[in-house]
Amino acid sequence: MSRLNTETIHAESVQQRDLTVPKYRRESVTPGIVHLGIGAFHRAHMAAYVDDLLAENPGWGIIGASLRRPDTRDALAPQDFLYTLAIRDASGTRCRVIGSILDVLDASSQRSQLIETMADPRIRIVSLTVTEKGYCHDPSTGELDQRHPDIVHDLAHPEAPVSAPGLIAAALDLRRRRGLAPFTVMSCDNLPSNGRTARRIVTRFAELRGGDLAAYVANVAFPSTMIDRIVPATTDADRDLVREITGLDDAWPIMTEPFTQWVIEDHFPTGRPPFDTVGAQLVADVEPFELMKLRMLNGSHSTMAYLGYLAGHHYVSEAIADPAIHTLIRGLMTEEAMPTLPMARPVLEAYRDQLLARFANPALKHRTWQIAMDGSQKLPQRLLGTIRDRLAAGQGIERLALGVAAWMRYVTGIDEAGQPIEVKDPLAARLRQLADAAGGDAEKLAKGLLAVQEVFGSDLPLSPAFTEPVTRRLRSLLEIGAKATMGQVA
Ligand code: CS2
Repeated sequence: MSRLNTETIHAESVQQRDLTVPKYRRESVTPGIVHLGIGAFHRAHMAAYVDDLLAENPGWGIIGASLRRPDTRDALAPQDFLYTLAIRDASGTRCRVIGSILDVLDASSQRSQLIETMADPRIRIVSLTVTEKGYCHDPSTGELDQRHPDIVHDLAHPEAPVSAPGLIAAALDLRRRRGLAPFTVMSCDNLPSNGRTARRIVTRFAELRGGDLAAYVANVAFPSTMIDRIVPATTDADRDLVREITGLDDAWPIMTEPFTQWVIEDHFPTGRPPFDTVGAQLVADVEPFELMKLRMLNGSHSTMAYLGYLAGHHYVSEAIADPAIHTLIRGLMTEEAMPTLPMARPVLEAYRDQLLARFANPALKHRTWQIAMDGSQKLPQRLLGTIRDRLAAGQGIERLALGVAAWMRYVTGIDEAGQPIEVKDPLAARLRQLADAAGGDAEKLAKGLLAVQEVFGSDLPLSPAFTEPVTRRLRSLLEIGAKATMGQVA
């Protein structure tokens, strides 16, 4: 079997396969974007939009960078950085080869080359999908965490940064010293006002670095975006399926759904490609779209991840097929999230129904365990923001409180059969310590976890309207389990 690469995609045998390949001459594409965090989501989302526009706009190729591990580079380099995007639903799987990524740099071993690339005048956008924890911020305040080990390192070694803020600052400083205009920083992560959050983090980092950098950063644009596409982690079974369809070996194909959405704040003083010609929405204010997506899609996802995992569902499609979970999630969106959102009710109802159908996609093996990751970084914008708005309006939070209680139950690291749960979270050790100290007592466990200020801030732990339902639901989860507890929620 041949390996996917520039030659093999044009082989006669492959031409007869059901495979879409890039329509543009790749050798005429030049880099215009550096993307930090070249993970599966970016490769299913932004890289596909850019792939669609390169034929008419060849100056916007992507140079990707992995901040932590060389895996993506190692997988894609032998493929000339081509990969297969497998778009799946109940009707089948459609494969297309994406060619918009021209190179992938491994920041841990190619740091200087990455910074030099970001300082290349042809690069007009630096975009990010570094996940919530990649911003090195306090999730409850959105401020830079100056005690974060990567930030401490990068302030001591500004020429050899390991964090996203540090890399961006180093590249901007190089452009400043060379008298070059800055690039635009475009966050594509699931954070509220992600552009403003990125600006706050990079600005604070520049201030701490000192010199003239902060004044230069003041002229950098940080547009916000709302990004949406469901992208489960790739498995060997996925690789086998892609090989069967395309006749080519792809070391790291990406599996996704037909649905994709990208809403972008149109603020690119250094220029941008015509994203709107390939389906993205360019708007003045992204916030309503961000809130809707974070609170309805991601809030439902996290609630389903914890309750679904505890109830024995490995995949989202299995969890949403469970009548108790379907009722809970539909109710959470309808009764508790939608009333906090500015969009018209019919728009929200249609979005809710579309989400329920997307969650049910039988062709996507989206693990509840994968979504459960990094809950300490996700809960603030997915559940707690909605809770604060509901409490301020004097409204109930029963379903949202159950979602928070399910996270608390999950981070104990032991499931309902007494088996270990592999809890992946930057705060995992601290959370487990708090759980062990509570010894299975709901009040002690809730109290201990509510004291984690990075997650709950200083307000919610003092609000009985919040702590009472959370503690009550947690006690139920510990005593009668997730399935029985969900049965109690209308
Ligand atoms: C998911 C998101 O893993 C998770 O936390 O909730 O990656 C989700 O699939 C995307 O935001 C969908 O756009």
